[in-house]
Amino acid sequence: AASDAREPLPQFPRGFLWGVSTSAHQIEGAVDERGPSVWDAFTAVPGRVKDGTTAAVACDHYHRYREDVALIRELGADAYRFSVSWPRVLPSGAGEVSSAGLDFYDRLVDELCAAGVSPVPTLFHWDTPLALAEEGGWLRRDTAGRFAEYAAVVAGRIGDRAKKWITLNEPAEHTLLGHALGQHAPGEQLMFGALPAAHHQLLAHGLAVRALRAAGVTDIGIANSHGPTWPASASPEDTQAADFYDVLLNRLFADPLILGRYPDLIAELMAGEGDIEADLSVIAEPVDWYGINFYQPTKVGAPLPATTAPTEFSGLTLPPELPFSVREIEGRPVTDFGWPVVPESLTELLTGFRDRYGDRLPPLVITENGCSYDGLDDQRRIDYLDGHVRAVHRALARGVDVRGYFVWSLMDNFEWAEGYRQRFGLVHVDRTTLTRTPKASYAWLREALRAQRT
Ligand code: GBH
Repeated sequence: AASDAREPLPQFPRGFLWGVSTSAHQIEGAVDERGPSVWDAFTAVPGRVKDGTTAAVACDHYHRYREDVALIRELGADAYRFSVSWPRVLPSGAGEVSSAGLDFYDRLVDELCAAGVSPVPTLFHWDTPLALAEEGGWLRRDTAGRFAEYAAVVAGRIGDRAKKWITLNEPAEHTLLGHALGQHAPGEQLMFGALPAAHHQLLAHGLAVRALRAAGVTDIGIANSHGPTWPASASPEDTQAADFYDVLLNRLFADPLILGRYPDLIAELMAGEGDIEADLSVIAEPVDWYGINFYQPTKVGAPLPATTAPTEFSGLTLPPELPFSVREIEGRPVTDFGWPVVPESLTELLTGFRDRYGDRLPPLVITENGCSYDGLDDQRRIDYLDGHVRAVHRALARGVDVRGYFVWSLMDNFEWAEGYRQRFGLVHVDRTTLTRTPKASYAWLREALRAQRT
């Protein structure tokens, strides 16, 4: 096979953490055994999910977690990043705790520990309890406090065995897709009116860091999506538009966490939110490490004058009134999702973080990286992962402190508004039988991890 001909991966430092990632809503199923979330409501509306599916069964991981942990063990991963479903633990988001829900995560963590795999829980991966959403959800400040209470409940149960924790997954995507554009739950189309959802998620993160520390957790991070923004040209119009995009997708979330302030543009847009300065001191509560989810760079230019209708772009529908336009990156292979494959842009991102944040930058972990390709003999996924792992190594060689790398995803799962059509797994999941079948990329990664250990 082509993979035999590949150069072995460079050696990573001892202790570098290799892992795989998933999220609760995308794999668990068993929706009737928990409280409802915004995603249950969202996917019940016809037309929201492209293939008309829901996550009611998903991978049925809730009932098959033993088999999935065995796959992680066989792979030789050090760590497993999963998310805890808030409505499984607190069916109404606050108040009464579901012991069956907590029991599930307790069993999962035990199973992982017995397999020698470190559990890395993420407390929020977009599945807000419906009851909280009906009271305003992330647009409401109270939700941040509820989240910290929930964090304490989960830490009280699995904090003795789970050492490494993640508060939120990608508040940027949840703000943009869920609250600004409406392509994800809760389906709000508020455009810049979505900014309070960003602020309240960041506040929730800071409050949860404090709650977790109070519960004895000492190794805490966040998983933010980032990617380099490439201006479409050197013209002032294009560079200005690219800067704007970069502020919204990268700096809006990294600056307050790392520097304790919002980018100027955002500070202006947020005037009216109340005592932002006081909130920023909570948001900037130091984390032990900073997680980056990386998929691709984005080329951005000035709005296209002729654009009067929404533009379709790699699964995104962008309204015409935005102050920028996303352009195609040419001359690169694309994944089944249409995202360009540009491994060296991950080195660029990591060195760019170090250059921008300097001494303030916590150690980094790649908390997600992966791609959508169909088929069991997924040589293109191997190429993608191989290229990106090398890109991380190059950043290490340039002095960036990266401590771990997690593949998205362990297995094919419910890919949000795309349904089951986009497959990111190292393991194939048959949609009828739910049978798990490791792909070529799984075998490749297993051998690559073995080689790291010899
Ligand atoms: C992650 O988000 C999620 O955390 C995870 O749940 C999900 O399954 C996984 O990725 C795969 O989608 O239009 O070409 O500019 C996705 C992060 C960052 C991916 C922005 C899409 C824009 C593509 N997203 N990116 S493009």
